[in-house]
Order: sequence, then structure tokens, then C-alpha cells
Amino acid sequence: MDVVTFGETMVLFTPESTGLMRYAHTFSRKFAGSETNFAIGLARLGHRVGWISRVGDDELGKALLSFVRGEGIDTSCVRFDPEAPTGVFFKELRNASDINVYYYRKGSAASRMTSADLDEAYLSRARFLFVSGITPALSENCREMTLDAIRMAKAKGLTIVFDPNLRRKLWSEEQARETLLTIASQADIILPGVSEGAFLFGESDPHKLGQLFLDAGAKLVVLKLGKAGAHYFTPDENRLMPGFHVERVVDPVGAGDGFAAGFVSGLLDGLPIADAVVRANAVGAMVTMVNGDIEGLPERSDVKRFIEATGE
Ligand code: KDG
Repeated sequence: MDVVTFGETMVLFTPESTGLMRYAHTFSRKFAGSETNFAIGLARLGHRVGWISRVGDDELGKALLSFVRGEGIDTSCVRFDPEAPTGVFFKELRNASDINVYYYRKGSAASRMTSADLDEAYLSRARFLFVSGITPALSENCREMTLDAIRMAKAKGLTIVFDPNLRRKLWSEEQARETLLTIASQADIILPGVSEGAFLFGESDPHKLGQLFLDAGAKLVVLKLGKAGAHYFTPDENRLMPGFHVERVVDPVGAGDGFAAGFVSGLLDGLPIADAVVRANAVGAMVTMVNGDIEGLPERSDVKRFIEATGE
């Protein structure tokens, strides 16, 4: 396996209409969760990914698991939890720049994961562990599990990739800042957005943020700048890689997960960091053109075409 990740995937209901969701009567049912968005992105680019989680022993949990498995993700470490339901969320697309997310996930099956859901032998089969800052926000047991997964993976020599994925609805500012900084100090590679950097360090200048994340412990920081692209920082160099122009953004949710998939895919292929960031920018941009977190994730040939047609 190339990459292992863990976290909650939910059933996603999206109104068929734009505007206020209170007027929506028909919804399409999809599935989404930062870690499986990322995992499916990687699988579509030809990599092998394993996902650790729990879903409810209910109809939607069964559909979700079949779906993720059908996208080529190894789900041998996903368990059905008979005691709790599969999490659900709604995505209200009032318009492409005004999107609200409503969670119905408290006490969900995935929030009941513990360190016992981690299998050391399974983790050690991969080269990278992808950690999202959403999982430690789900519950105290998930927070402990996240820290244990990082400890285990580091001991086995995996590279830890961390996307802070700040979700303010899930925890208090103090809890979020403390835990995300702790994880940042243990990650090898960190993929923050500027607003997450500002939340963590009270600083919005990209150069200063890059240095702050390096000082916190990361060896490589890729700071996401939205449509401007991304700026990477190592102790030896830093470089801004411009973003791709997108004619019409339909749904930006999930772009960060696509970005992470593109970037890790580049590293798995042995690309120089700059080229991996170009792939990340391209995948992130392509995700925004389609409604849904995963529906716009491209295959390898699509990315190549997009970069040639739109790129530098
Ligand atoms: O990055 C997109 C995710 O935020 C979305 O898929 C839902 O995982 C999700 C979450 O917890 O918000």
C-alpha cells in the first residue's frame, strides 16, 4: 500500500436547488469525508490507499462502505458499529461563494473509534500516513487515536502528512489550537491554508507562516493560497507555484483534499516538490468545477490534459 488514512466519512445530502436549504424539497445523496476524498483522489491517480474507520450497521453505512470500496480503497480495517449511526451532513449551496455545511454526526459510529481500531501491521504496510485535523475534533477517543496513529506510524518509518482542516463547528478554539499545534509539531509535511495559519499563529503573511510551520517541526510546508496557487517552504528553499485559472467555480468544498491527493501522488511518483505542487494545484482546481467533494477528482490523463490546456 502507498498511503493509509483514517477518519469519518458521512452521507452527504445536497439540495437539488440553490438558495436557502429550507426551500429545498429534493436532495441528491452522495458520500464525503476529507480522508476518503483524499484517498479516492489518490486511487483515481493510480495509487493504493487504505482507510481505517467505523460506519453504522445501517443501510447508509452499508452503502457508504460499498461506495468507498468500489472506488478502489482498501476497507479491510473499516468496522460496522452496531451501537451508533453513520454520520450525515448537508451541504447548502446558496451559490458557489456562499456554502454552508450542517453536520448531524455527534455520537456517530466513526466518532466512537479508539486506538484499538488501529492495526500496527496494517499501518506499517504504507509509506505515508495522511492525518486530517477533523478526526481529533470528533471526540476525545478520536483525539487519542490520532496521536497514537502518528506515534505508531513514525515508529514504523512512515512519512506523516498533515492537513489541519480546521472545522470550527466541531470543537472550541482552545482545543483546536492546542491539538492542531501538537500534531503540526509531529508531522513531516503540512498542508495548511492561510486562514488556518492565521488561526494557529496569529499571522497571515505567507513567508512568515512558512517559517513558523517549519519552526514548529515540519520538514516541508505547502501553504495553500486558493486561486493564487501554493507556496512551498523547506529549510533550504521556498517557491510560489501559481494556481490554474478556472472559468466557473461550482463547488469549492473538497478542493483541499484534492490538492493533498495531487501533492502526495507527485511525491509517490518521485517528482520534485515544485512539480508535485503543480499537480496539487491542478487537482484542487479541477475539484472546484464539479458539484460534490469527489465527483470532480480527475484521473491521471485528465490532469495531464488540464495542465497542458490551462497551465504554464
Ligand atoms: O474537505 C471536505 C470535507 O470537509 C467534507 O467532505 C466533509 O469531512 C468532512 C467534514 O468533516 O467536514
